[in-house]
Amino acid sequence: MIQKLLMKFNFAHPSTVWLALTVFLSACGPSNNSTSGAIPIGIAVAQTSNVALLGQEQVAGVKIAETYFNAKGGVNGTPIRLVFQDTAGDEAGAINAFQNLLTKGKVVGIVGPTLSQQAFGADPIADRAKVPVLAPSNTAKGIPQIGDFVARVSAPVAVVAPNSVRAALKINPQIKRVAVFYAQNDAFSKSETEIFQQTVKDQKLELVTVQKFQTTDNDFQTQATAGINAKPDLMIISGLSADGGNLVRQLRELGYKGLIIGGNGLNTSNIFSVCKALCNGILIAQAYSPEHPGAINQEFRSAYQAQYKKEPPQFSAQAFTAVQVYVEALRTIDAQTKVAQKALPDLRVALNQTLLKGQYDTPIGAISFTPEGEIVQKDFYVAQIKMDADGVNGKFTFLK
Ligand code: 1QQ
Repeated sequence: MIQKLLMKFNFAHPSTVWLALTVFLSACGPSNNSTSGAIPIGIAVAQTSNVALLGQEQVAGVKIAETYFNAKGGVNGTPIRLVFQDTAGDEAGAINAFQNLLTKGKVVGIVGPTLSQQAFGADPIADRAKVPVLAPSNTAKGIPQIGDFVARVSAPVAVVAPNSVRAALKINPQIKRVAVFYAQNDAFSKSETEIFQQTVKDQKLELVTVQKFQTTDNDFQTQATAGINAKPDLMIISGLSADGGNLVRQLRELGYKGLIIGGNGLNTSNIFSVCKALCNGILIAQAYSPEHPGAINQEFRSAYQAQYKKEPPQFSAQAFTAVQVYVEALRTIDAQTKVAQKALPDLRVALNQTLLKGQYDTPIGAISFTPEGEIVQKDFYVAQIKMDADGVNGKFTFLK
């Protein structure tokens, strides 16, 4: 058969023959089974670029999960091992990271990428390869619908974002006029602004202007001036952290005094160094509270506090949760057939099927999935940023 194969491809040079033989043999051999040691889980998030302001918190969350679950015996005695691939901030980086994890990393599943914009590019690759993807922070409309192998632990903008508008109205019931800003080159920002704009209408508020920018912009004078001239009493920003933070700073420097809502892209203390004291007062809806009752959140919170000397942020909690879902689904599979005895392609398919059926008690609360891979989650919150007068340190205070 090998001879036939070689003849068919008309391989002439001996080294080509050797290469073909090795490829052929390794495709049939026991190396199909990747899990003789620790079980590799791929982590594809932004460790560099602007988006690392968000991705860093995800790295923190998954590392805490690795230590936590391995200390509890991993998958029925077999440890997990995280395999990191930096996606940086764009689609090309995410695609490259996914490809490396699928082929070289031989991972059972992937946690990533950081942005919805990246997910729409990279997730179809994992889906075609039948490798599960758990989105730790992709909140745009349409993520679970990318394919059968894509699910998310990050509740969608439609569920999370309206909470911040309701909170703003509670703080200031006089709000009537709303200005909206969004990054037009980012899938999440476009999806989130649609929800914000719909919420403004549903609340019978007046949308006085819609201003667009790019996530790569630094200078927002044009949009900030147009926004202020429309005389809003609430401004809502859908962008990422560096651009969003800069826009807040410039709005305040130009004299805007009303409430500001930031979307999920501003949901990190890493914006403090961008807008400093002027970050004060930003309202941001949350899919996690450090105060969520429940043993696993208390353990996660203590581990995070011990290492970082502050409360864990949403992106860390969601990233921890994604690893937890893999670990618990792997335990279920392993209880029936040892994971180490399964061929990698079969394990990946079983993992996807099993994780979608499970119920999980996580730091973000009790969660499960719809058959399509959408998260089912109960508890949502709104936080407000409180900056110290020095403009260096601040915190997210949760509203009642
Ligand atoms: C998305 C997001 C980002 C702001 C999370 C980092 O929600 O891209 O969907």
